[in-house]
Amino acid sequence: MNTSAQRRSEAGSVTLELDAREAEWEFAPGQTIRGFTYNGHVPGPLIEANVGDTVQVRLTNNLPQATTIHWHGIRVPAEMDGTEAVQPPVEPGETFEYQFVVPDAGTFWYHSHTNETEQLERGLYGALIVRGSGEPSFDGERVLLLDDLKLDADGEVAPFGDEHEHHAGREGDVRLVNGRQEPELEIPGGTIERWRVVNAANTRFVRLSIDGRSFMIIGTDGGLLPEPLSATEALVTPGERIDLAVGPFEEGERLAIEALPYDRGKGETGRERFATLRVGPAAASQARIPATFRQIEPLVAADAEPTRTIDLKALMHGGHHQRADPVRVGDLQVWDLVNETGQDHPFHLHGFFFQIVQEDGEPAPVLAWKDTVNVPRKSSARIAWLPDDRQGEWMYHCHILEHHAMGMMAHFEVVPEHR
Ligand SMILES: [Cu+2]
Repeated sequence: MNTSAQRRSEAGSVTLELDAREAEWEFAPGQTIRGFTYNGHVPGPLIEANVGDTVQVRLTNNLPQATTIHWHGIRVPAEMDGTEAVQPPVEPGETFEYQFVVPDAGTFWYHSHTNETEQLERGLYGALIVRGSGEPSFDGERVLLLDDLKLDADGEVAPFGDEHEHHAGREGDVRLVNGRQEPELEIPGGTIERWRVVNAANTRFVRLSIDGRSFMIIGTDGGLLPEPLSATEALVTPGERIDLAVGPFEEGERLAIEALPYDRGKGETGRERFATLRVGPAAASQARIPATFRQIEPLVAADAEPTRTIDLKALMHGGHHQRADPVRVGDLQVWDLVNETGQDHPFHLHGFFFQIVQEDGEPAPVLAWKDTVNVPRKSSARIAWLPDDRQGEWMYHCHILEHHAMGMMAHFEVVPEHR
């Protein structure tokens, strides 16, 4: 990934120019499409910062259509959130300056928040990672932005917005890691790497497997878990991130990085390969993964009464102008997300992290900070979050981008606390 665009000053600021423009996107050797890119590449430049840094990004729009940037998972001020509620779209030829402090360590991403179904499909996304002090150390680290592309019979980007897509979402047969179709990756034998995985697809769910091998889940949307969790698979739905400790493997192995079958309400998918991992010559490992990472205090008990219920079925059919009740700074929110539809919906809350309290009536097994949670069909999730003092216009929506575009979203305001 291209990191050369970023400048870092000693004073804790990261500055970057993002030029949104059309460019040829070579997603496979000799195969190109007309992409929408940041600085000519898909994905856009990797932005790296430390906790407490100020990130300054000047967006110049050289696309043929308006655009904005949403900083997914970063606790930005409301006016930096990139939605239509807080800024006018940046028209072709115009610029906009985003500036915010990054308060939390973790794996985040940035993407267009205007005409998202087309702009993300065509490549307007990138990763933003924030490092904290005292994080576990690994032999290597990589970011894997997972995506897919839907092409037509001529190998061009398939037209957008047919009836089927509105309802079921847009999925394509070309599976991408960091903008390349089913690439071959290499890891030195005997080493353990940190993989920061982002699902940047419009709709595709990824039940991630590394050839059935076990790995450790070390973090989620909002940074490290309390402790590592051993697993052989992890569901990563659109918008979600997961940090893994991967390896060690034996020199000479070849492993499939793939999605296992999953039914999100549209029939079970097959096994789908995203990449191949080749294990190279062995190297000495210096990785140190402690038994515990940090303390996360539960916001509420599992049986806490909900303060609000969000009916995802009504939300799905409510259209673009839905407004939810305001929330007050400092007023603990306990929301029941009820999904009576026949499809799973990844629910994304802008600007704030929540904890999953219950999944379909059962206490959530892991305490973690999240900004996106999949609510399986005919099921529910209870989440809790605390509005800190960032007043203004926020929103939540389904992160299946076609559902969001159809109006599966609501705006709400964070208002001052009672005095
Ligand atoms: Cu949805």
